[in-house]
Amino acid sequence: MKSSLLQILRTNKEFISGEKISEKLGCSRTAVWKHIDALRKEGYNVEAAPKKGYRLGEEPDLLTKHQLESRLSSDTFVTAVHHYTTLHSTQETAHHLASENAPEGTIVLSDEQTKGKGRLGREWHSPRETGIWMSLILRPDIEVKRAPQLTLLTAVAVVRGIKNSTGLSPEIKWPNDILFEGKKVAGILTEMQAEPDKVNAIIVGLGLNVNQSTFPSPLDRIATSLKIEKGDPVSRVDVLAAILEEWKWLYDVYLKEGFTAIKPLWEAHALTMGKKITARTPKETIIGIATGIDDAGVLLLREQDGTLRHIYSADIEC
Ligand code: BT5
Repeated sequence: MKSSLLQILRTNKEFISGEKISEKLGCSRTAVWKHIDALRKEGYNVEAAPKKGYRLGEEPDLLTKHQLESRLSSDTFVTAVHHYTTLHSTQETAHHLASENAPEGTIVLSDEQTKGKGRLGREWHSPRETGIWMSLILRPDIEVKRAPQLTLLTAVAVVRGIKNSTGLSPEIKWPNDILFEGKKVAGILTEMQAEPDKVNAIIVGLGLNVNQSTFPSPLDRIATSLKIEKGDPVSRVDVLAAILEEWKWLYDVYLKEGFTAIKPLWEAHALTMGKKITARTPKETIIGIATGIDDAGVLLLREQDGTLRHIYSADIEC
C-alpha cells in the first residue's frame, strides 16, 4: 500500500486529492491519511492543502521496502524485499531465508551491518545509512562451477547502474571489486547453497559505498564512495533501482545465452585487461599480463616465460 501511495504521489507533480488517491488504492480516505502520516514520520515531505489534496516534496534517502518497491519497474525480477535497520550481515540473513525456500529475486537490505563480511572471512565496513548493503537470492539452473560467473555479471550491473544513475564510470577489477582510480567503491561476495551437482541458491552480496565523506584508517587509503567521486550526495535508492534494472536484463540474457553474451560487456569495463598484474592465491603469487577472461569467466594470465595461467580465485594487484 505504501509503495503504491508513493508511486501515485511521485507521478503527480501537482496536488492530488485524497479522494482520487483512495479510488486508485481502493481504500478509504482515512486509510490514505494514515499512510501519509506514516510517510511524514519517516521524513517524507508531503504537503497538504485544503481542497487540493496532497503533493510530495523532498524524499528521505531510505532503502525501506516501500521506497525501493515504489521505484522498481513492473517487470522487475525482485520478488520480495526484506529491510532491516541493523543486521550482522545481509548474507547471513539471506542464507537463512534461502534455506527456508525464499524465492529467486528475494532481496535483503540493512541500514547497517555489524558483522559485514568480505571474501575469506574479511570484514566489510558497513556504517549506518551511508551505503547499499544488500544480498540477492538467485536460483539459476546452472552447474555449480559456473557460480563465479554471477560475480562478474553483478559487477557489470553495478558499473552500468552507477553510470546510468550518476554519470560516473567506475571500473571492474577481477573478480569482485569496483574501483575509481584504484580506490574501492564496491565489493561483491557470491556464495552458494548447493549439492555436488545442483545449485540450490546463489546469494550475491553487494556492498556499495554511497554517501560516506570519510573512512576510518586504514580504509581511508583504499576506499572511496560515490559522494566523494561526484562531489555531491547521491540518492541510494536511485542507484539501487538503476543497478537492479541492469541486473535483471543481464541475468535474463545470461540464462538464455550463457556467459559468452555477458563477457564483452564485462571486458568493456575491466581495468585489468592487458596490464601487468600480481595474482595472490592462498598457494602462490603469480605475476603476468592479464590477457582476458575465458568463456567461463576465469582470468587468463600470461607469465613472462609465455605460460598461460588460468586463475580461478585470487586477490589482484595492478
Ligand atoms: C568484498 O570482499 O569485496 C566483498 C564485500 C561484500 C560486502 C557485502 S555488503 C552486503 C553483503 N553482506 C555481507 O556481509 N557482505 C556482503 P573482499 O574482496 O574480500 O574485500 C574485503 C576488503 O575490502 C577488506 O579486507 C578491506 O580491506 C576492504 N573493505 C572493507 N570494507 C570496505 C568498504 N566499505 N569499502 C571499501 N573497501 C572495504
